[in-house]
Amino acid sequence: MTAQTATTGYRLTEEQLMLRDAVRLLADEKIAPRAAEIDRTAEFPTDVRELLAAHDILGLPFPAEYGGVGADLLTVCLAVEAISRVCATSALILAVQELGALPLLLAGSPEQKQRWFPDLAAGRHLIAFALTEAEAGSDAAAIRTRAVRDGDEYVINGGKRFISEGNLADLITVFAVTDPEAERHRNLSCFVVERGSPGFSAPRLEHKMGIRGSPTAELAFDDVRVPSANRVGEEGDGFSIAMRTLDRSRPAIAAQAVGIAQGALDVASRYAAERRQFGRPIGDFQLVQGMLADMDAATEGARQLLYKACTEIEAGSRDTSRWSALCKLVAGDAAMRVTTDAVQVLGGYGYIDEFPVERMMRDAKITQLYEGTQQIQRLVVARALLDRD
Ligand code: COS
Repeated sequence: MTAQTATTGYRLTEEQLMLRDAVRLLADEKIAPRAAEIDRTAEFPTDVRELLAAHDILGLPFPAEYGGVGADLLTVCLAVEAISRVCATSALILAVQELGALPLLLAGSPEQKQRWFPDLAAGRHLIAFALTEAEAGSDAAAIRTRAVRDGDEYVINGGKRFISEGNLADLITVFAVTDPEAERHRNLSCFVVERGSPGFSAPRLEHKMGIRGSPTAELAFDDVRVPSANRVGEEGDGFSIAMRTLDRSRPAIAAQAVGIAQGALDVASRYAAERRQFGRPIGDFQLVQGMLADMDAATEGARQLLYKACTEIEAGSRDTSRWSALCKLVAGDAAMRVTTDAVQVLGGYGYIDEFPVERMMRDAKITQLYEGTQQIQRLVVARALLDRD
């Protein structure tokens, strides 16, 4: 049996189905009515954050021993998908909480987990992930932010860009160069920076096409002092921690994409059944039927790949990077295509904000860009294929 042959089957457990349905209901009742306004005002939905915290949804990725739910990756993705069906911005609150915490989940010490996880699991604190810089996007190893050791502290100088929730997170996992003399992938370390640290600021927010209620911040570090107890893992482990984090976080973006696609398909199907032209519902026309069927095929295909990928990753597959990249690649492209077609099915009504599909189309685009562009996902998949022994 070669590594590329999938061996782990999956079937959603009773618990997972119950959680998915509960989150879906909550999203339909409480988040869907807010989605258009969140997009229009581009304000972070504090009420949704509180709702997710109150229902233990923000606690899903954290181990039970630190007050979390201890959910597996597939369960986290089911929740992200269910929320994204109605509001991609709101789903990102969970996805970013997981992303920011992953360096600690993967490489944090028991003391660090004990110190930070209970507040994160309860949703009292938010955590963000700061890898990207103006000149270090796809080339994550090109980071220039520096952390210089000074006694029992590190002094951080530099800047980060495109950091989701970087302006409001209580904690941020920050990647910085600790040894400029070391080889390219051995020179980075990861630190937890606490909000309010002197010298830390978020001077600017981006104006974005989509996920408009999720703030995207530029961060500045000006002699920010961090105790060495806040270093995650060993010096030089930073690049590996970042890559392993992305391996586990990309499926949540795939889940966001699947949710967005499903939301758009639901709206388009309902519309096609009701909207009448030429004396009958437009769903009677085969050209429209073909579009709906293709949208369903793309969405369901992406979903099945995502669930499978989660199962493989959770089982410790040595092909984790490939599964992770595959599911984001397929789901991101599906979301873009399905939402674009949903706008087409609705015609002129799809292009105005009376219906949610134009928002979904704008939101879908980011899933092809962040946590690694689709081009980077292809590169990761191709490397996995070429590296096989
Ligand atoms: N897990 C563990 N280690 C990994 C790894 C992974 N997923 N991917 C790479 N590494 C290790 C490699 O094994 C290699 O180790 P050795 O030096 O011991 O051989 C080292 O890291 C360097 O790997 P590689 O040569 O593949 O690194 P590159 O600089 O070529 O970068 C890509 C690889 C392009 C995949 C990486 O830079 C990347 O993922 N870029 C996109 C970043 C991204 O997603 N940004 C979004 C910001 S977060 S929202």
